[in-house]
Amino acid sequence: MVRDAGRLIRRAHAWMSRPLPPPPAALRRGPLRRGAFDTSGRSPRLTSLLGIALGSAFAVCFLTGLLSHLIQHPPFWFVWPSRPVALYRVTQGLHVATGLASVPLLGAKLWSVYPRLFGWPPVRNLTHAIERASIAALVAAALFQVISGVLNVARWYDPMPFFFTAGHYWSAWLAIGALLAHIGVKLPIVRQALARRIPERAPAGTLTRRGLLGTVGVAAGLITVATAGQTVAPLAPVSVLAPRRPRSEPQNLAVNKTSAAAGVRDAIFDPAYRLVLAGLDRSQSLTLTDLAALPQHTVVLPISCVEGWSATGAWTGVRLRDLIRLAGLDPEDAEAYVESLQTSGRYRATTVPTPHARDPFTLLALRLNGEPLHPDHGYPARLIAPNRPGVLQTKWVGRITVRKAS
Ligand code: HEM
Ligand SMILES: Nc1nc2c(c(=O)[nH]1)N[C@H]1C(S)=C(S)[C@@H](COP(=O)(O)O)O[C@H]1N2
Ligand SMILES: [Mo]
Repeated sequence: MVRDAGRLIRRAHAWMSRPLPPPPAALRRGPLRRGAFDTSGRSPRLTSLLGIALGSAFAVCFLTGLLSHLIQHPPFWFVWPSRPVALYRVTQGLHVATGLASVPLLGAKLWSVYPRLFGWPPVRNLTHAIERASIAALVAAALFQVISGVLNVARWYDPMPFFFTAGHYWSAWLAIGALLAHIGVKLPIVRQALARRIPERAPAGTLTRRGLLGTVGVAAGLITVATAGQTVAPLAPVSVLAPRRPRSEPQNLAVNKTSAAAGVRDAIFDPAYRLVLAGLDRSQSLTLTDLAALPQHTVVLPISCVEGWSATGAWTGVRLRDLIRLAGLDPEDAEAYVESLQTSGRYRATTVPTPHARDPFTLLALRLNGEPLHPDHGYPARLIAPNRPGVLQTKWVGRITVRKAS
């Protein structure tokens, strides 16, 4: 049995490695002709070094991105803690920083190998054809990740609100799978290329390998410094390319969606505003005066947007766990479904799981930096919880439904 299987695999492999008939030589023109590319400056060693840098950036990007996905769409086995309060700020900041640093790295990596796209013959045998197809998938997925990511942080998602996150997520699996296969295939070449030190002899006027690596490294570093200030506050003054300037908007905090864009201006200023607090078997309506009469607490917490910017505020309001008790449940064993006055939109509602629901830092905030919330920051009341993506910090809260943890 096993011998038969072994023989079958060997036969299949031999069959797949049979040379395919070469395509007509007449096709060998343009970029396909011999010597069409000047390959000086390119080498397996350069490609290996760029590959290691890009692969590391992609690995960090994949893991931090996957984490962000799990926090937003938790499967039953996944529990995300509420402390340390700024952990998500760090992981998502890393995601976007390594993603942006990948732009020059990917450009250089592709530059170092693209003449091979026009190798002759285009496919030698079936195994070669499969390898080329997997490289095509890797390149497409890598470009898609970087382009969709940049569009997302540039807030160009409005035309297709679902497409970007879902596409970015599934393409990430494709990219990482194709990357692992690629590393598996190329590892022997990488080891060989890195084992030997090849003396550099670049013709005058061309960039040396070290020069090229240096340039790419500086480009990646500059992009990082020029954007990281959107989450690392001390770097803000030099972050000239940061898509967001979190400190330049109302109450010193960036606005993700304005009250006008969310269509809530009438509802939030309506004197008949009530917070509906629903428990197991009763429901109560609280006016702003009722809310202000409950014990008030102040916490210093960041908004850490999934798009990579973060900024801290001092929030004052009612502890969510006090509201949970008011609704007749035990915060140690409850979760809260928080809904906005916004009637539609992806981020109009969120579930606060137990670790955050019972955390004393989780507030239904009424004030920011000592003033009533600005309408664009969620007036009259918004959720603020430690260690959560900004998309889950619901603004213009109109209803909280408390239930036993599922
Ligand atoms: C320039 C490069 C990149 C930028 C600017 C970027 C940016 C982003 C942003 C803003 C999000 C949050 C989307 C949301 O939750 O609304 C995100 C999520 C994600 N990113 Fe990236 N990204 C980049 C590259 C990558 C790469 C290379 C990978 C993996 C190989 C990756 C994997 C992911 C994953 C898995 C998610 C979670 C998606 C989800 O929540 O469903 N990203 N990225
Ligand atoms: N109701 C509602 N709440 C929302 C959003 C929204 O679109 N609707 N956007 C979220 C996102 S993506 C972020 S980053 C934060 C931003 O809060 P801020 O505008 O007060 O900084 O609000 C969150 N709360
Ligand atoms: Mo956000």
